[in-house]
Amino acid sequence: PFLENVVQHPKFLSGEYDTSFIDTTPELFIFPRRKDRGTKMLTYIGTVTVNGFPGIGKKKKPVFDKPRIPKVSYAEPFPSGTKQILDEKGAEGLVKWIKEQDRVLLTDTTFRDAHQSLLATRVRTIDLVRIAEPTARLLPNLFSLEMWGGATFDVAYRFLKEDPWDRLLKLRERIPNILFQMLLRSANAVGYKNYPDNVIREFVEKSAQTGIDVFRIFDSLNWVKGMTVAIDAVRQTGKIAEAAVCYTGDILDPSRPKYNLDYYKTIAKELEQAGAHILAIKDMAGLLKPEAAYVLISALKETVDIPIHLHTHDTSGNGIYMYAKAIEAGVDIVDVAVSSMAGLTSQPSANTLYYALEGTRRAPEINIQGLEQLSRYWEDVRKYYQEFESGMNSPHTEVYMHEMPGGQYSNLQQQAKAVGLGDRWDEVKEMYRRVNDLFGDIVKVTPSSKVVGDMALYMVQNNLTEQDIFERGETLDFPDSVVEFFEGYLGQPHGGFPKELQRIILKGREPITVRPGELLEPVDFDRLREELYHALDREVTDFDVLAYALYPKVFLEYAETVKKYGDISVLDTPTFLYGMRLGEEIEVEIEKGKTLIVKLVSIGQPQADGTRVVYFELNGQPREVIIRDES
Ligand code: 3PY
Ligand code: ZN
Repeated sequence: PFLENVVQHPKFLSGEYDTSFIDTTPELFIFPRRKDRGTKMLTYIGTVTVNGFPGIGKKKKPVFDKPRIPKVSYAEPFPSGTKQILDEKGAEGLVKWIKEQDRVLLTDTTFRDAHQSLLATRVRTIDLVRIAEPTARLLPNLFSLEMWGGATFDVAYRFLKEDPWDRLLKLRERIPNILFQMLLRSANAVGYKNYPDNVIREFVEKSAQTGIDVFRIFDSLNWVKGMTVAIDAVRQTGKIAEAAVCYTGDILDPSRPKYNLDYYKTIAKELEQAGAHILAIKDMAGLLKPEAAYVLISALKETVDIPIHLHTHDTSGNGIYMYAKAIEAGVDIVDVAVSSMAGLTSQPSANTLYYALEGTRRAPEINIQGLEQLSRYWEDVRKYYQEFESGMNSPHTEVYMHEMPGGQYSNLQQQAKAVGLGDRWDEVKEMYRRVNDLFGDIVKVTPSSKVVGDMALYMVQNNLTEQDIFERGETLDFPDSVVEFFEGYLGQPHGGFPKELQRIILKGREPITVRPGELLEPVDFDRLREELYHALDREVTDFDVLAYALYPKVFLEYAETVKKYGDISVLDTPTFLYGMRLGEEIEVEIEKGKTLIVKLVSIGQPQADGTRVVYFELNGQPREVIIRDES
């Protein structure tokens, strides 16, 4: 503010000043009162109370039960787990340990894919942190906890207005014994487009330093060439490179030869040769059927020497049956979620799998009572996010038709609602399938799935058919993501692009055929740091710089929100999403040991200028904030 006063002062502007200007101009030291933390927070609460939350709108705040947190003894030392094996024996030692296990190992996805798939990725750090230590104490036998990456990263900045790095730090502090796993989209990092190689390397290095142990690396077109930089970067950190082949089609359907058993065996071998410590089968839509799983895992066990980790989504309801077959065929690790966050578009239930395998040779070592207790917590917390549920409440075998990834389902549905297609959702799903066929039957997983989704929305919104695309394509303005895909900026699909369609979409421009990273200029992190420092007018961290490199606009908007409202990640979720009820009183722990008590007293009538005064009590003192009523 001092600098602002100087540069705005008439004397300064006129140039008529000398070195005594500052000493003789006392008004330079009068600063507009900076809003304090309390006022900023009340401004946020007032805004949500008056105007609602994006994606929820203005809704009366429901009364939620207090989440049931399991009782664990916090005084005991943490039981040791796989994290200690990696730290003591290194990546190769951990791989050896996995191979020695007879029982199937489990990865719990509750903290990432489960809520990405059921609740549009909206679960906030505060709700994860509250259950972190009980999870560490109740489930020390997990292979890993998938808790980061995928869509959680940009959703944190974009919608939750919190820092994903802070989530990683806080969870690591509370869970010192279980391997942390993240989903990394190879050259797309945790974004939706290819980034320069140095961004990928920097991102991996920082993630490893901050607490990630296992990187599940996939390419959205199964293009191994697009995965090599990420695999190499992870290996350099000494952490676990788990390279994934995405599963699409149906290996047992002879009418779908494009993705047959040989296709998967070839990629698996290539990934092993590229340096993967573990091979993942990423069945992102839940298309892998039980018998096919038996055939696939049996064949891959013969093909590669590294452990195999299977991921699926339970959309069709066949998840447990499929896992049973895969486990029979010798799969080493499978992905599950705590039961109240499992099933449907999420992963199969850990609790259910436990009982399915009880007493068998490969039964997992897991504390079923612990799972039940954690499930109660998630049952309560899930209700906070009910507005983000997809509305799917029974198995959808139609997934075998549209092939939409579980992690995309609720997100695309939100996107459809946002562009006014909420009531044409069935058409969007149908179109999704048709677009896949139009594109030559591609692997659909972020970001290639987003390309298909964007095109499907575009076609439904504009009432376009495949024929229209071929006949009037030259005059159509295709979504950016579709153009970039056909330009080759997401890599090369198996079997190549459909040439005629590519020509129409690119309107004469030449596509690239090399790895996009070979063409992209490295990012100058020092320059970005400078730029960001000037834009934000505060110290910037390496994390800020990376986030800005990944999504400049989203990051700046996030930073702007934090400037305006302060750190709102400390608010409880009901208040964050719904604001407050009249007369309600809440407690907000703004830092350890420092708690604010907030009461909403009344909301004034709208003023002529479109604002309302919202009256609070903050720690017993009256406070008012002025809120623009957007209704
Ligand atoms: C993601 O990339 O976010 C996914 O979950 C893909 O399945
Ligand atoms: Zn998934």
